[in-house]
Amino acid sequence: MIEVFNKITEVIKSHDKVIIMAHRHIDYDALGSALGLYEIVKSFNKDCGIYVDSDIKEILNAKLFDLIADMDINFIYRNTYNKFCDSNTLLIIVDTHKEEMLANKEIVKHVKNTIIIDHHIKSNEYIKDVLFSYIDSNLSSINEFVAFYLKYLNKKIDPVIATIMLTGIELDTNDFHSKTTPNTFMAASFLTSIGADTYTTLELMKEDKELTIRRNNYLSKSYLYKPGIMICPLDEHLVTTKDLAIISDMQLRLTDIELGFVIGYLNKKKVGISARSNGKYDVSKIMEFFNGGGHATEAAAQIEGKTIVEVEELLKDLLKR
Ligand SMILES: [Mn+2]
Repeated sequence: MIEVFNKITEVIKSHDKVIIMAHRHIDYDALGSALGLYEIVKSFNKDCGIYVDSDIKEILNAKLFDLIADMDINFIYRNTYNKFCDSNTLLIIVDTHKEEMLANKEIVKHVKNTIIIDHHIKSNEYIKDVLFSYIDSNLSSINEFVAFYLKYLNKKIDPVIATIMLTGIELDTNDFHSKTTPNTFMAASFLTSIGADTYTTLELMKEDKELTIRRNNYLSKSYLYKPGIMICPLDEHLVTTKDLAIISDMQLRLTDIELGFVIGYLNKKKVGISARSNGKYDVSKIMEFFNGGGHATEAAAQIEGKTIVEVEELLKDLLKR
């Protein structure tokens, strides 16, 4: 990774201004890595802004907002980013490489150069015309990458940022259960050594009681299809992809479950399916049949024009094979 770090450093240093942007619906991995990179860019005495698609007060939960409220972070928005773009602005995209996922795809056209740092499986809808991209699906998270970059540069950051970065690693690995390698623990160890606080990460990840109860009710619709394999078909209520992901994570925490699938309506015409594996089976292969994809242990797909029951039957056919 050292070559990549040197390359990024060189590119940052050759620009005057840097905009950091992640995907829409910013999460802890995207925000933590953006903040970590922000500290790096600032330490090179460059102007830096983190682009967010709506008011930071609305997108962050209250606890997180309180934590960063006193910090001097330059967030830039749809109506202000133009002032920040000139002929020597660099855009760093983190935690996605798909154009449709970007918080704002227009920015790419207004900057001189763009680099991409991502850990999702490479897709065909990647952003074109970039200076270079580093896409490594062996990384648990972009925070893992940025933690090593900080360590390599020997930079200390605000413990609050280290905490947000650690939260991102915990969420992206489902508390160090999936996509976790020795490097993931080394990154977490480094972040803890510079002040990341594990009690605060727990605080940040807390969720509303009603939401948790609703997800538990959904989980209760799960049945054992075959030993070790659990399928959870939901009802006609609309759910989010995050709901599906969390419920399938919950399935894997149940005794003897090695494969978990959750199927629910994302909108009236679209069914989402989320799949989890304990590592013995590659669920991305199964999701590819539904034109989805992901990692071996975590994958998903979205199917248009089919009902939950139809998707459930197709899934069972695939599992038989
Ligand atoms: Mn991520």
